[in-house]
Amino acid sequence: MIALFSDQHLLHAPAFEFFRGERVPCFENPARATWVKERLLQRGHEIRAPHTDSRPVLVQVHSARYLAFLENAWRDWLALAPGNGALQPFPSVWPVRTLRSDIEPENFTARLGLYAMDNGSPLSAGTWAAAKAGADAAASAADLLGKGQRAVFCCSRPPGHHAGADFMGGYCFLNNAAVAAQALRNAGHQRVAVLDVDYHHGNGTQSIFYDRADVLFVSLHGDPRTEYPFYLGHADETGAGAGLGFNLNLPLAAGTSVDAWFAALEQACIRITRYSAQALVVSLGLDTFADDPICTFALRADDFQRLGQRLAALGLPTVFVLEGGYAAEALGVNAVQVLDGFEQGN
Ligand code: SP5
Ligand code: ZN
Repeated sequence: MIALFSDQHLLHAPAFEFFRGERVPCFENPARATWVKERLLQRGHEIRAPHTDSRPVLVQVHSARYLAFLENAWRDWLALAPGNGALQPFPSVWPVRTLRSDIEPENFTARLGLYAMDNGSPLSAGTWAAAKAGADAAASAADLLGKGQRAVFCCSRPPGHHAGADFMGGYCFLNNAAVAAQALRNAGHQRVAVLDVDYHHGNGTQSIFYDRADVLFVSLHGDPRTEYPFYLGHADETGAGAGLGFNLNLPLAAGTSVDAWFAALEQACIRITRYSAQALVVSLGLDTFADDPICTFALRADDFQRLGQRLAALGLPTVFVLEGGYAAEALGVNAVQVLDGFEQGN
């Protein structure tokens, strides 16, 4: 399978995140993309650089003001105080209920809070470059499907599925899966399905397409009652307006068994088939792995191969986008297990 990778992905490299009030090394780090790339090469997959500028699609799925903020955030942070280059900006104030989010403040930290759903998405000097390369990969993958590829894998980071039209969060800045889905729509696929198998609910992707019938969003994930992102991902979120009936959440209790996970996957696949999707985007999080350091599901290497086989059986042109997964070398093994299973299933 063609896998898209850019060295730019390594430029997003914050030094730490917060965990229980302490500074800990980032779970979402540059080595993740390298582990996956190395495994792709070992297994004989072809690595290419992204070749499509995603900007025309980015403005369809993100707000202009958020894109402008993100692109200039590091420059603005540096301009605030000498020495900021060695420090990480974090939000400390947010426009929760009754506060206004329509007026962008001038204060940098206030703007960061406006555009961030959590304090768990640290910025670094290369964040925009890395995230933009991921969006470019998503747009490139859609282009390659148009040129006849059955499936393409975006080996990119940072991930994207928590990023909404107007905000970052959960290590995510630009919503690569949404870019892929919108690019496939632009290329003429009438109905595009996004299947999100990351451990965490893809709140950003859901919200971007919530009122649209032309993009079906289906997600299986840890129940938001106990799992991040907490404030979205419940079963009663079924879409709005024209999009009513085109959003399916399958929340699963923390600690859910492999059998129950595959039962939910089957429900998801049945919905995608009934939708008569013409193309598929898979938000491929590998944090459902039994040994993932921050998640509670129990999938093993063989299960990831089975996942790939089941996805192949949908019979659709498919863009895979790397999302979460934090188990070092095993991330590469598990990601490529899905792709190899997909190719065997063809
Ligand atoms: C893309 C993606 O997978 N983003 C996940 C963001 C999760 N951020 C919150 C992390 C909270 C970690 N809680 C760890 C509990 C370990 N017992
Ligand atoms: Zn995740």
